[in-house]
Amino acid sequence: MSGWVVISGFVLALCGLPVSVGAAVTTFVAEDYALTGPEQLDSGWQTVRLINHGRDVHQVQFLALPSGKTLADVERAMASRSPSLPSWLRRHGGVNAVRPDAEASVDVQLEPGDYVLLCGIPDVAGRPHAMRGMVRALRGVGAAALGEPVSRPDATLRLNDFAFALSGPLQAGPRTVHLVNDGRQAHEVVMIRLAEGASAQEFIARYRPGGLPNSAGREVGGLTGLDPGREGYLHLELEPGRYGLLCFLADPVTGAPHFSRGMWMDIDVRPVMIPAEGP
Ligand SMILES: [Cu+2]
Repeated sequence: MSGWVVISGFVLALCGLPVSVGAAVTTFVAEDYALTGPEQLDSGWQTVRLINHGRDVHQVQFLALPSGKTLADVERAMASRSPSLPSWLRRHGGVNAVRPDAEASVDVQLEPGDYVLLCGIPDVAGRPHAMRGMVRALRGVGAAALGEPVSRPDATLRLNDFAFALSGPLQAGPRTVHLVNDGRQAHEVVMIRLAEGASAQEFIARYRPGGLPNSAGREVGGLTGLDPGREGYLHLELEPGRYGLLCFLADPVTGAPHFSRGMWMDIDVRPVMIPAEGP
């Protein structure tokens, strides 16, 4: 499946502990159909949050522009060859699949330069939200250094052509998953909180665009498209139960969505085990 107001906050460590990390969170707000947020962001690893005030499901995809290309070029390309994105855009991830009245956050790695931010999720008529106005420019500013990751992961999710590989089980609670694209195509992950007894495959079979209810489950975030070799971090609030992982991106040659090639996975999230007290 392949949204945004800026509120820049700081998570301040309590009690002035010397280990305090000032992790800045940059917020974008999605509406039907507009994206609000900052016009520039420091390069390096950044925590980005998307709050959805709309009634449709939204995302914010970070796309690096090559030199010489502008936002107007992207808009022209979308108008003439909808709905596919121009191949010269480089995918850096972003916040994926946020339902109405929900929010989600990820860490993305930005280099200095110009970006286009957009929502590629289709509306009820199958038209990407970017074509209804959910597209804006952003400049990555600062040093060329890539910087250190800001999050410590609980697990690693490798994206291959065409499968997900998770390094280990996930327990309920606030969790961070490190995503690495080991494939030769761009990939994404959409997280689904599955209904009792349902699977990611059933979610796909019953999926209709436009934020309509799906009896097999509901979107709870994810990471938008990442180019081969790129990485990102996904922050999740997991409940005990079953989740589905899906990649909706299409093969550039055949047009087949990656989930149809095997890029889906069901996982069980276990409750946190509390060790029994000794006698
Ligand atoms: Cu994929």
